[in-house]
This record gives sequence, C-alpha cells and structure tokens, in this order.
Amino acid sequence: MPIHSRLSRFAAVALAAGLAAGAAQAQFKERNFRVSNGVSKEHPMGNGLAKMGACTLEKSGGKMKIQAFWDGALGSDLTGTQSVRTGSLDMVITSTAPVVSIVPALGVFDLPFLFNNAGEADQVLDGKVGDWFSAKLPAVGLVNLAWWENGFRHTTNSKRPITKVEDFDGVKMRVMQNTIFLDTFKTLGTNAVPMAFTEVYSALETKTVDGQENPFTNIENMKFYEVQKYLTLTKHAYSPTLVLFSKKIWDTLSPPEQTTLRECALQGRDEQRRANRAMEARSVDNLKAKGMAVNEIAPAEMQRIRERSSVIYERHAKAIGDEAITMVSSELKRIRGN
Ligand code: TF8
Repeated sequence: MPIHSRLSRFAAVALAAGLAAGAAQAQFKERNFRVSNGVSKEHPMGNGLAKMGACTLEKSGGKMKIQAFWDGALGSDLTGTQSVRTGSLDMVITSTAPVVSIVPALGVFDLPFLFNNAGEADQVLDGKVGDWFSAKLPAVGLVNLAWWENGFRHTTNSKRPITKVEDFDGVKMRVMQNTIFLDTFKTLGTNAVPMAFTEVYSALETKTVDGQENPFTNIENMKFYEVQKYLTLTKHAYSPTLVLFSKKIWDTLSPPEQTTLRECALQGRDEQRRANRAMEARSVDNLKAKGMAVNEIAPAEMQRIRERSSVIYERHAKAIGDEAITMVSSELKRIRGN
C-alpha cells in the first residue's frame, strides 16, 4: 500500500474515533461539582476523589470537574447531607451513621460487631444488598454513587486503657449523632454524648469529653493522638461511607453524565479502599510513634463486651426494620458459609 493511502486510512480511522468521542462529549456540559468531606485532604478519601475526578475529566473531554472541600469547610456529615438534599451542595462523602436519622434502615450497619472483616463488608455492600439500601435514598433527595469505606472503628480516651467492660464506666465518650451508637456506648457504661465530627478535636482538647471512637485512619488524619493517650483495639463496628449526590441536581444531568459519575465513583472506590487499607496497616505503628499507648483486649474480656452490647440488636430492630436486618444477616450467613 502506498504510504499516502496508508496515512489517509489512518486519518479516517482517527477522524471517526474523534467524531464518536466528540458526539459523546457533546452530551457533557461544563460542570463543577463541589463535594464536602469532614476529614482533611491527606485522608484516603483524597486518593479516592482524585481518582474519581481524573476519571470524570477524562470521560467528559475535560468538562466535568470535581472540587473537593476538606475539614468540614462546607459542613459536618449531617449538615452537608442536608445541603445535598436541598441541592445547595452537589455531593457529600459521609459515614452511613449520621444518615440513619434520615434513612433508619441504614442503622443496621451500626449494630455492634456486625462485620468480621472488610471482605465481608465489600461483599454485602457491593452486591444486591448494598443496592437495596441505595434504592432507598432517592426518596429523600439523595443518590448514592458507590460504597466507599471509613473502616473498622476503635476506641481512644485520655483516662485509661480499656481492658475489660468495667473500664468504660464513667468515661465521657463522644459518639456519632445516631441513637444506636449512643445506646451502645451507654450500655457499655460510658457517659456517651452525640456530637458532629467537626467538633471532636476541640472537645477532646478541652476535655469536654474523655474519648471517642473512629477508624485508625481518622484518628491519624485528624491528629487525635495529640489529645488522646490510649488507643484500645475494640473493632466494635465497621462504618461504610456513602458517596452522595444531590437528586435535585442529578435529575438535570444527561444520561452519559450520570453514567460517568457512577463509573468514576466505582474507580474512586477501588482506589479509596486500597489507600485506606494500606494506611490502616501502618496506622497502629504510626500512632505508637506519636506517643499513643495501644492495647488489645483479651479474648475472654472481648466476649463479655460482645455479650453486654448484644442487647442493642433487639432494642433497635424495630426502628431499623426487619427487612434490612434479615437481608444483611442472611447475606452474611451465605458469605460465611453457615
Ligand atoms: C465520625 C465519622 C466521620 C466520617 C468522616 C467525616 O466519627 O466516622 O469521621 O464520616 O468521613 O463522625
């Protein structure tokens, strides 16, 4: 084949590909979506959002941007979620726990010791069970793009290491704004106080509260080690993260724009979980190096803590709803092979 016809065939193919991409991209408008985060930008949420944003930019021919705001600058998890519902904010990254006051079924994830490991959580959330929960959100003005993670929660305080259930007695603990967490920590014996995440550091610093509970990554990212001496590995709950988009704004987007957001939120999810788990694996050492005293709880004492908190299941079953509880527990049985 003469060189010029080979070149022209190449040009024709390139032109056709360009036209197809152009046609798809014509369905994208210039967009700048603002997303609120309670944590600071070095958190693995930052890795996830960077990945998601690069993906939307690429798929939209540079038109769809995601602009992240950190440290609760646009509000706490709950106030951010309310802004997303009204459409004054595009997106919020939040734990499920603060959203339980809006969608009670999500409370199932806050039941103590529900998941044993991250693999179980992934299988439940990424499958039909996760979809069932996501399908509840449009009715309250929210679209969940994907399940990211906050992770397994552990306990810190400035009074003493927790080695048995009695050590919780009288410790003033900040908990998330959620009746299940409040009841769990009251039942364990603490003096539990609900509070927005954005207020926790200063509440710990001023000793308004003695302790709090969060995943390692948050303890490290928020520098709670500066104001907390003891870290006890309670692993009492796994917090899933919702990537919530405003339904009001969602309904104004073209189908390719919507598909792009969903696909890119999944790419973001894989990167966010990877980064979160990598950081989690290093966190205990980092927190020790920052001066925290870290302790585990002996298995027999852990069993007593589990038993004490097991009443939470029955007490909150009605509020959460049987359907949600049955679905998650039968899926867990299937995954565990029993
Ligand atoms: C809490 C939550 C929060 C997260 C974070 C803002 O303790 O774990 O830290 O939702 O993404 O309030």
